[in-house]
Amino acid sequence: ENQKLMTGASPSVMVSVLEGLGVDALGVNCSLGPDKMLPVVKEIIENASIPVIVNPNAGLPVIKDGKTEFDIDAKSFAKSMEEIAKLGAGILGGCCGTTPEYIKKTRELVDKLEFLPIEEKNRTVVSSYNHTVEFGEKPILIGERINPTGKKILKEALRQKNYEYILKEGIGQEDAGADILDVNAGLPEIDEKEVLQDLVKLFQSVTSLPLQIDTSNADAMEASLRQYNGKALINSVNGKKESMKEIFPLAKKYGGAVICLTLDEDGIPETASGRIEIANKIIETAKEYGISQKDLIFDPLCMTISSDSASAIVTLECIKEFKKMGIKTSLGVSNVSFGLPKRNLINSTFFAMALATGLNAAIMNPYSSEMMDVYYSFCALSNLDERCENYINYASREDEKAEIKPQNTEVSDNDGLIRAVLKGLTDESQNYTKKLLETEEPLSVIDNCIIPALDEMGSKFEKGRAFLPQLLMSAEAAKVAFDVIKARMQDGGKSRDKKYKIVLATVKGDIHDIGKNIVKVLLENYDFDVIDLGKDVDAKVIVDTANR
Ligand code: THG
Repeated sequence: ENQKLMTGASPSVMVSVLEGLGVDALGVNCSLGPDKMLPVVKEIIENASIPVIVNPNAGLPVIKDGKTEFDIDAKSFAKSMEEIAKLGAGILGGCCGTTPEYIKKTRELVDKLEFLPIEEKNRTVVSSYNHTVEFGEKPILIGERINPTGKKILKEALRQKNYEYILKEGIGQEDAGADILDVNAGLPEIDEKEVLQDLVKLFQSVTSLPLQIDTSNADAMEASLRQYNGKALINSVNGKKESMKEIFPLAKKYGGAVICLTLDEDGIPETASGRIEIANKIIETAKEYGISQKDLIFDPLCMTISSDSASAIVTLECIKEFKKMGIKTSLGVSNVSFGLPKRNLINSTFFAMALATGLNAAIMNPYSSEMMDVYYSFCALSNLDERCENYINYASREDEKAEIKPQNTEVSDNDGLIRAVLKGLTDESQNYTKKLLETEEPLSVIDNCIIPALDEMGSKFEKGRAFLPQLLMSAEAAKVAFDVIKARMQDGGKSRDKKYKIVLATVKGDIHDIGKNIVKVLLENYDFDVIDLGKDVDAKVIVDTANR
């Protein structure tokens, strides 16, 4: 009814993910009656370039005289299905509660209708498991900070597999306003394939931003794409035969949009026309692999102006030409200033020039206030920010200087633990709890940090701002904190009385236990003593246990 999956994925997310994987048709089944499915079907059809399937229930089940019935009869079912067919769904059927009668009545109405042609939507999108980002409207910010270049602490974190440090760097960029996170683990002395796939896997549990997988190692790329639940941004392919031969089959198999660098066996052409020629070659070759232009995003590259003072201008020329050709663009903006003083100044001015030229996405540092100043003011000036709402919000946040703060800076231990539980960071949660227990009573850690954090997550979940994966990650991080506290209380010789005992089971006939397991974790976190009888349990066993 909220038009989302349990994970928080919307219909448009699912279309991008499933189309990316190469399905021939997709749709929606079961769940609701056809009337309530209409908005979902609409959203699917607006996004899909393939045939759409719709199999609703005969409404919702109601219990009547001890029997399950469905609340929509064959006639009104058929009426709604006719509307669904008119929207453009081409494959129709029925799920729970429907009978041959429902299908017959539906056919009486829809057999007369013409099939609507399936339109190629040509949208350039990437997605995480529950969130899409579209290229072409507002400029897209791709956070560059998960990249060891020039970063001592990050290099050390990659060597030590100190993943929590790296995850925090990602969360910080999300809070600062990034739309996509670039993930680069390119250090010669580490096993890049292993580390990159670990990172891709872990990032998906703490952020719902889509990822840009940044590696020149095709094995590492494939392993990471396998881990990725969504349509990734693949960074990158280039005009070399070898590169296209390695990367395009991966894009075809796993889905994804591909960043294409305009360089080939002869290097980066000095002129815009040379780079455009390479772009055309890449587009043609991609077609041979069945990859359409909408899934290609071109990076005309910019070297530092400290070694070639014309390089920024040539890059801007390319962006202009690409825009004319209907080609989407992305650029690593910070490269432009290597070797110069006051890099932020050069970067942000170049960013403004590139945006004004039509750049669709930038790999940049979202912690840089100069860069964010440019982004928000550019959007306001370009009629991409209605009533300047985002600009005004940004300006007042900047005034307070509160919200936009890198993650890896000092926070109080209290706030640290609350944040760790909210973000689902288990190591952090454990460390902060240990530290807090040096000075505070176990109960006050529970009451001041863990419970408020769980309450906030619960309320976000209820409001539809957080979804099942986040809820479970949070519960996991809270559990780790409780384990530390429990161990500590046993050391101290005092054990807390459990508040209540709870008997939990799914009833005979119900073998699904996702819901029960969530309830169990949450209750345990609130320190209830849970007796879990498992699934498919006889009513008598449940009652007997409760009585005992
Ligand atoms: N195009 C595409 N991908 C890319 C690039 C590109 N990936 C990598 C790179 N270029 C973009 N990412 C960065 C990341 C960091 C920096 C520049 C580009 C950088 N780092 C500071 C340094 O080295 O001094 C580190 C300082 C800091 O932030 O702590 O400049 O062009 N497709």
